[in-house]
Amino acid sequence: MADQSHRPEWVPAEGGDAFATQVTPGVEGGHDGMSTKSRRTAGGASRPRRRRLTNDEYVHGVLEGNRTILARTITLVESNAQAHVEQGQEVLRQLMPHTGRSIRVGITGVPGVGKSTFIEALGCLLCDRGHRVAVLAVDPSSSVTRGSILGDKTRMEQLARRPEAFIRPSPSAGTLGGVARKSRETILVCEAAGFDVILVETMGVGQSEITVRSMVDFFMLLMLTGAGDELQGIKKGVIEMADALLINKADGDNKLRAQAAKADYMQALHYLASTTQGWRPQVETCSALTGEGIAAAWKLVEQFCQITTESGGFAERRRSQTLDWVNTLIEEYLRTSFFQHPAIVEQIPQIKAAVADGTMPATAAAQALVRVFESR
Ligand SMILES: Nc1nc2c(ncn2[C@@H]2O[C@H](COP(=O)(O)OP(=O)(O)OP(=O)(O)O)[C@@H](O)[C@H]2O)c(=O)[nH]1
Ligand SMILES: [Mg+2]
Repeated sequence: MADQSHRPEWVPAEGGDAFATQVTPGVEGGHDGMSTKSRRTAGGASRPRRRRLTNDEYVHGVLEGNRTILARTITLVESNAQAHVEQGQEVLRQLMPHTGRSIRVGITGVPGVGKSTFIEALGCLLCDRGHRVAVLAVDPSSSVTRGSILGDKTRMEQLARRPEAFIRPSPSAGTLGGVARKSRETILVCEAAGFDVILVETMGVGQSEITVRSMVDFFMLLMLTGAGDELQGIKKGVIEMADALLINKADGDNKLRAQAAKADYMQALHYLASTTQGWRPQVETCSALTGEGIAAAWKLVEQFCQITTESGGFAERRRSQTLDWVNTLIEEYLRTSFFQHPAIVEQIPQIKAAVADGTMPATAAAQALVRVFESR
């Protein structure tokens, strides 16, 4: 039977097992900077509205590393409400001079490969070495039912308790473009707050790796042994984007197989062009569970930074990523304003119908609509 203390108010006290409804007790948190105290007051009184902070309060709070304000600033820049977007952009503009001084690492791999466990192990190791680590997730599919939030809370338990670490679950589900904008800006806010390592987790099953690749310096692909790439659901394109392949779960019985897989992948990578100039993708084995190989994996990141910083590739990639991002934002803005334009909304059905029944060529249809858009 449901624990009475968590009986929702709509379930009668004597309802017994007839009411299957129950509320799972909340997780005492604090790792994301949110208050650990419940604000709910007896009798269901509405929670007090929080005073909106001024731009200065946001900016100084972030620069001082105030975790509550950091979390609130991220919430502000994640908001789609027009007033928030304006304030968020102004705050971000003031934070810009303090951003960029971090290494941004993307971590991908199929569900269950061990990304969260790996981040927990790597994150703790980096904190021990004096780094400050921010962990973000890009998971547009859903942040409610799948991995991210659950993973953060249950599998990054130790990292979540470290004062040097900050874990931010994926923004609530939305379009990949929307989630990506939020994640990029969250990276900047975290950098301004002094985090010098940004780990971005994403699921290796779709378009999101390409998006994450476009916002990180180093891209890691976690893999498993014992199954072909196709079985792992990894597309060749994802392997080609990686700066390092890490064969995880190289422990116990699996260790030898992992080493054999490493040799195979090294061979295979030989025939692939590398994505980063001056850097050949590397293959290592590791165990996120035992911690073996995690330091070696980080060593690859450090070597990469050193080589590409010396060659100028590091700064060059960041520059081109930012410029690409501007283009992406413009495209998104234009697409949205086009399809939401009242005249387009009104005319598109008949023009599309004409194309569908073969009375109007597609190019003429597109041109006609663009003319409508431009003339209003
Ligand atoms: N033996 C072994 N098990 C591991 C290792 N790393 C992770 N696991 C286990 O694999 C399972 C999945 O790990 P997660 O870290 O949640 O995997 P994930 O890739 O984050 O999964 P999603 O967030 O659902 O995509 C857990 O039960 C882990 O304990 C490892 O190195 N060795
Ligand atoms: Mg996970």
